[in-house]
Amino acid sequence: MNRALLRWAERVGYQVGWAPAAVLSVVRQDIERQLVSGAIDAVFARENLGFRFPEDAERDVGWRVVVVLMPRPAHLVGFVVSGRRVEAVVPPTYLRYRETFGDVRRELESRVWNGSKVATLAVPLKLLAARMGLVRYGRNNVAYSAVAGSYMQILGYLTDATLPVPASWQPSEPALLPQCERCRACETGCPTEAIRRSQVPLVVERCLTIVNEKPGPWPPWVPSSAHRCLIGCLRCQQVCPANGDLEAVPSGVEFTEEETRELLDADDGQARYSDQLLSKLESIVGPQEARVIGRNLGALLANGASGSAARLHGRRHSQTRQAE
Ligand code: B12
Ligand code: SF4
Ligand code: SF4
Repeated sequence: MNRALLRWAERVGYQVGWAPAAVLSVVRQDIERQLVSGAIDAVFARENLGFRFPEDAERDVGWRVVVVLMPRPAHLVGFVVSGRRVEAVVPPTYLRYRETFGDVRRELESRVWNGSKVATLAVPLKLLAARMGLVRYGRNNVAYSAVAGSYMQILGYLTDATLPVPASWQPSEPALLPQCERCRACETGCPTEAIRRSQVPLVVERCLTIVNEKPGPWPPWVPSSAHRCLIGCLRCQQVCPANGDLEAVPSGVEFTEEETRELLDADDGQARYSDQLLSKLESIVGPQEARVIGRNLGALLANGASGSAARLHGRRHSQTRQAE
């Protein structure tokens, strides 16, 4: 079964790894320790993390955890403003984020191991992949793999498929990229000072992503020049010397001038769009994020970023350089 998994991963260009389900209790305890010490804020955790650890399976020696690292490109979305087509960048992982977990689960269940059970894990996936020795952290708090740098979606599954693990298996210690020792590019490049050299965990409440994925007014600490993506932010990954160039591909989603106007007219992040517009937005992001696209597009246009900076990000590139 491990050969089938490795053959599949090679064919589709993903990286995979597996470990005893006991790795989940290591990850759970890491998180619990950081919650107790205050390193992870309890309110932030309650509102944003929602992890569910399958504690029964953690103790079952037969179950395995499988992590899949899927390289993902950025996507370009077209709008029409005053008769001119502009493109905006959607960072890797947003397009079909949730659906991708299901796609891979079904593929593993039906094509790779016909008959084994596979369940999607809702656990801290960077930490899980780090504990399985598959990734290193960057100082920007994003995980890097040897094949895709940081431009990837991390997927985690629990399975009863027979995957051999050596009796000597031990969890890895989370480690920083060696490049981070002498580099400050992400710290100085972050537009909202969410990265601090003195600590690895991000100052999450200062990350643009946490604000631009949710409705509401822009906080005063977000400079207008920070807006360069339709949602999320790429800055700390794009300035990182451990990353290759980011590939940007057309999403196939184009908004007419009328639709663009509807988006911009309801730009407070609480928008009630028409069903047709909403379903188009939901082909880019999830239903929650769809509500903020008009507000974000407005900020992008005000920053002059949709035609110039966004197109600059959107040049077609290939991912070549490796993380280490
Ligand atoms: C909540 C969340 C967010 C929140 C909060 C981030 C956070 N730090 O928690 C916000 C909205 C800000 C966010 C932003 C982004 N996210 Co996000 N997010 C998540 C989610 C749901 C949970 C993350 C998590 O585990 N948080 C808990 C924290 C505390 O864990 P941690 O970040 O791993 O931190 C650990 C280390 O700091 C370690 N540690 C502590 N001290 C030390 C010391 C050393 C030396 C070392 C090495 C480690 C270490 O301990 C911490 C945990 O115990 C995951 C999906 C999932 N289920 O895992 C996606 C996920 C992490 N996000 C992802 C992405 C792509 C992003 C964005 C790039 C999106 C974008 N383009 O805008 C940004 C990146 C921002 C950044 N610079 O980190 C990807 C990451 C892919 C990758 N290559 O790493 C994930 C895994 C989704 C996926 N399935 O692929 N995200
Ligand atoms: S930009 Fe530099 S410090 Fe930041 S993650 Fe990349 S190598 Fe590390
Ligand atoms: S995603 Fe953007 S705002 Fe968040 S840490 Fe990286 S550069 Fe800073």
